Amino acid sequence: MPVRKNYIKVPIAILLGMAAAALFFSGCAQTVVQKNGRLQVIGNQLCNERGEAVQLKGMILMDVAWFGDYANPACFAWLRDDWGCTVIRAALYTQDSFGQPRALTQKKDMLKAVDAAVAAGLYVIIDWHNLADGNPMKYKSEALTFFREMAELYKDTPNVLYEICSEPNGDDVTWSGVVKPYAQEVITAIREIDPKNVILVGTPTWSQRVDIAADDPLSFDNIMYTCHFYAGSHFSALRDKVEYALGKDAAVFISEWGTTDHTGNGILYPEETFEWIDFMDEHKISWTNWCITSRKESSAVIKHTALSEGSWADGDLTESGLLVRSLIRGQDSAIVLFADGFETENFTSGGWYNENTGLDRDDAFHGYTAALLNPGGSLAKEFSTAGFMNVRVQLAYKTQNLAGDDTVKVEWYDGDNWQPVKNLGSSQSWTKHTIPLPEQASDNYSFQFRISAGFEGGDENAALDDIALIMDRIE
Ligand code: IDC
Repeated sequence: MPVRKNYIKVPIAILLGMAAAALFFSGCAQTVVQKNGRLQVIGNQLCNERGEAVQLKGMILMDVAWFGDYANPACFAWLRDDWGCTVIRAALYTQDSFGQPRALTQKKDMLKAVDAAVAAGLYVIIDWHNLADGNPMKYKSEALTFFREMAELYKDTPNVLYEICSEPNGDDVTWSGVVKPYAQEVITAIREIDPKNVILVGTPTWSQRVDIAADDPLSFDNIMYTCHFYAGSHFSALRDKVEYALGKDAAVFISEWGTTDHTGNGILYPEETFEWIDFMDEHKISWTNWCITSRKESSAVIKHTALSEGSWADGDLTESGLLVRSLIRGQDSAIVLFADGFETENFTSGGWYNENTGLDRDDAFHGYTAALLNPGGSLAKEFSTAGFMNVRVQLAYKTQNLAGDDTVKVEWYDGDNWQPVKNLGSSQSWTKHTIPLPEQASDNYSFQFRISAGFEGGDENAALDDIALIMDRIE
């Protein structure tokens, strides 16, 4: 018997090994770059090497120098696998806050970011991020040096796209007089070395005048013009300019957009964001969102708790992070339409009506702050769910000293009264709940819900954190 056992063992081991190898290789899906190869522009559309339209979606790394910790293969693989990103835009600010040139001394940080994105199999945009230096001619000689070197390094790397000026701005920074001549020189320098990789060109007024560029286009292949928008500042008039440019066969890449207004801070504009998302999907326009940073500003997608290697929990993401991740994952999946972790340390940015409620800075579920319901306190919010259904509230909560039939109540407003949805009991440690709201919450311009203390007096309280409204789009 032992002999026979051995005979059987060997082939089984081989078979198991083969099965494991087969599983391993089938599990290794091709990366987006392996699937699509070198990109090209056909007419007004970004296409893969076979000439099929592609729409890239991804994130911007705020500043390769300042937030270079996030430029590592593990983090980018997380953005690829958990978020569904296919592209990273790596921003290299061209000027420091003292008005001094900055990019060339931080070139190594750009190389690190590009190499990390290539290792993760993503497309990557090398963004010459001018901003306060509105006129790209100011650092033209640096740009020529920089892009010649990038082209030498990456001419055979299909992952790479070059963006030669992020946001030209200033009254005298016109397309024909300034930006186009700058682009002609820098593109010529790149094309002498790298004849193919796609080049993105900024347009006047912080990259909002793709229409003007389309009227006077550059005569190179594989060029796209950039449009930047912030959902709280730029609306249909800017979409009209994009449509105008597309109508003239100019290709447009939305290489920067934000869920906030143009300051990158303040409240989120989810409804306006969705109008843009629909528009970009309809025209298969590729985009990258502002931005990967843990700075305390609303357009940031992660909190300071987020590890630089990725593996982020929902609580490591900001409101904008949750929303943008669900957008990249695909709008048919659950959409986070609103979320508040109280990191702004106020109730205003979440648009709450609050009574007898404070902020708890000692014991947050995630991040720095939680909200605290004191006896009789409540947090209420009105929001629009037009176009959405299956609305649910997600929250983390923890109570102190709740006794007997004390509760924390989740309620909705029927126009006259607050109606119960669910009573949450006492909880000594943080627990997370997902609570479906009633049918009336669906497709409703002004739905109201409230979380209120079902306890009076004494030393009871309830902390709330990471409140999010999640819903599905009505097809
Ligand atoms: C902002 C950052 C902010 C930083 C500032 C200046 O959010 O933390 O202090 O740049 O460096 C842009 C720019 C982008 C801006 C962003 C928000 O491309 O660099 O980031 N914005 O103001 N264009 C429109 C908005």
